[in-house]
Amino acid sequence: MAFTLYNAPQSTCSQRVRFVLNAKGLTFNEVKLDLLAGDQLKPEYLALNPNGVVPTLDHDGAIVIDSSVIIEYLDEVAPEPANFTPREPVKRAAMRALMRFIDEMPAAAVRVPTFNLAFLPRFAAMSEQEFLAFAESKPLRKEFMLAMGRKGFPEKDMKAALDRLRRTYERMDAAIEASGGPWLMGRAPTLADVAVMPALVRMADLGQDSAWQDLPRVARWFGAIRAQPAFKPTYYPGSLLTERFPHLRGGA
Ligand SMILES: N[C@@H](CCC(=O)N[C@@H](CS)C(=O)NCC(=O)O)C(=O)O
Repeated sequence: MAFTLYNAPQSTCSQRVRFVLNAKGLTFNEVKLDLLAGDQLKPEYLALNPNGVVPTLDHDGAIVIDSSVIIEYLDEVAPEPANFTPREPVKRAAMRALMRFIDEMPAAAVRVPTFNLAFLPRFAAMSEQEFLAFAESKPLRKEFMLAMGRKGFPEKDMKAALDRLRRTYERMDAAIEASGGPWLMGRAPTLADVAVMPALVRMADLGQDSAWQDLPRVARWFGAIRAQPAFKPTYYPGSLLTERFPHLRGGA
């Protein structure tokens, strides 16, 4: 099986896929896109992924898009040696419900602090016309970019995003308690754990990990996912925003 992953080092959605590929010991050819330069909007990439976002997986010529779909796909085509999907249909359904929640809540919310704290200087340096043209060219994120503008999301949007993230940590805490832990669904990590991982890593990187320190189950979960052998190769140098954006160092 030959895998090519079109992705970006710092992209949270890409990190999910890299984690699963690494956990399964699958070798893959990595194509790195520069998202701030707009590589994801070039015609040759849009032909693979019409949403103009990363990641995209090429598996022996078959194209699979969307990180949640890709990690489910990988668990189906390469179920061994590591598997992240429970066997019983009712548990699979529960895992997928968690994944939907994660895509709708933390995966979306984390973009607000990410853009405001890390990417804004790049957009602020553009002329209004350049910025509008960049926003207009995004198939999936045009409205998001226009809502942010070159000045960033207003305080109320930041607060709402942080609140949605806090509700995620609380949901995780409840899931770990109900399942007996240490993972969201019990004794083994599932794709739901992988799906939520990059949001917490991102918030820790932005200096916001105090937001779950009163939830010891979540703090233990965070330690456990970071201790997984697949974690280090997934977060290779350049994967954290603090490594790429010097202005973030010393706390956000
Ligand atoms: N639902 C998609 C979302 C993908 C997505 O938002 N990717 C971001 C990086 S994490 C991206 O490529 N952004 C580029 C842009 O906004 O132009 C997935 O999970 O694959």
